[in-house]
Amino acid sequence: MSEWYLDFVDLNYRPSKDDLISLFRIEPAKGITMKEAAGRVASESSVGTWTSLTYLPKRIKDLMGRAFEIKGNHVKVAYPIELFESGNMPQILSSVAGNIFGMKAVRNIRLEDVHWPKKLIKSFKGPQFGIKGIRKLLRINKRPITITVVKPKLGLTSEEHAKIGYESWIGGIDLLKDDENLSNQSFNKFEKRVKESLKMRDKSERETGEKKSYLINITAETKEMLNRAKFVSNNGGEYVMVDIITTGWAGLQTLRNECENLGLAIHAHRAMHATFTRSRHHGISMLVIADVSRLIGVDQLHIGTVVGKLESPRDEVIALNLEIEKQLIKKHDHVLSENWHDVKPVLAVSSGGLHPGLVPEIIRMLGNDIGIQCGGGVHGHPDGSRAGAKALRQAIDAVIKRISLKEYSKKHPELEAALGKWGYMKPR
Ligand code: CAP
Ligand code: MG
Repeated sequence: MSEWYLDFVDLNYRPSKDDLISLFRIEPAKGITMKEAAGRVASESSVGTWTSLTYLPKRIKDLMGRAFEIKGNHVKVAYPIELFESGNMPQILSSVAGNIFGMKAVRNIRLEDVHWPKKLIKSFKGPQFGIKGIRKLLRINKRPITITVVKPKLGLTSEEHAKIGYESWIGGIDLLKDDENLSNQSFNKFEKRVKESLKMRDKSERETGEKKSYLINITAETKEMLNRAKFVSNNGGEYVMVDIITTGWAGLQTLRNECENLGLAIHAHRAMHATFTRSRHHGISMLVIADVSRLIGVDQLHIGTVVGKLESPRDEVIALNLEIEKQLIKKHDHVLSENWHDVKPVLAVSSGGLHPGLVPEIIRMLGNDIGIQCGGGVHGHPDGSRAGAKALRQAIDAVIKRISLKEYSKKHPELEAALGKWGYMKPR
């Protein structure tokens, strides 16, 4: 029986420039060879099924996925582009990231990366603003962008939320952010929060002379999301924030189309991703999620911190930063080469357990094209949100001036208090 699958293995095949290529890490089930597992994966994710078929004319054989490289547990499969519907991300992922995860023939399987052919890349919108557009919107030329998420994450009234927003913006925050699970609850209704917060945004702009904006969480059923995006636009907002995993790829594509009409930037939160990205043995890597996010066209994406509170390995965070911000991606380790052509870069956002004491290490690792997001690291400051925001900006200023945080804090009490509470990490 197993010879049928070997039709989907061709180690002499050289992919064409139009092929989509997937890199899998596969642990075959007991009694299954690596080659057979590779063939079964290529079969199930292209035109095959569990048994040989009576009717399989040549034109369909030409559509077969081909496992063309097997190195240890890593298998590369090439897929003819005709298998995929241009511009349809749900269908593409149903093929290359669908049934295969449940196959009994594999004990574990992880989709590590995907190489996207130019024709498929061109069939998606990509980011509307990109890094240049975000910097222009915020009038920030070089330094990292500061973001804070209002904490406590739920329970505040719209007025309390807006007040914390004002304190944060006045203290120096560029972007205020809703938390991933804040939407339109009884204690903080969406429309009231938008109006109150944008009023405070305008006030803080007048008082600081700096451009400020607000990442408003519109995560909801798709039609409702579009209504909320329109409401944000009608009230003078420049961004929407959306939880891309719980919203789903179809919802994100629909939202992206609408944001083109409304001229709104998209901040992508990735809550739930760790369900399938965290294990190195089974699931889908965050690199693939980053590719999909850039193709569909978010403008900002969370990529982890390495040093914060949530699992985010250094090699992964560095690879993510490059994958979404560079045009040419070099093949290395378990990353496939990519040419993003003229698809705009996405601003990486580092968030999760960050505070001013970790800023030098974040900038050292990820550079200046980074959104540094602190929730507790601003609103947990001993002297409150405004001081927390000041301390974050002071930490960035210290890095730009190449002065150690310890030294800089001697003349900056807000930074000194932050370091007193959370300490600091000497950049490696
Ligand atoms: C951070 C955060 C973000 C996480 C998301 C939170 O708050 O608001 O949702 O950073 O994780 O709710 O934990 P803190 P990631 O700054 O207080 O930790 O960025 O890895 O997707
Ligand atoms: Mg959050």
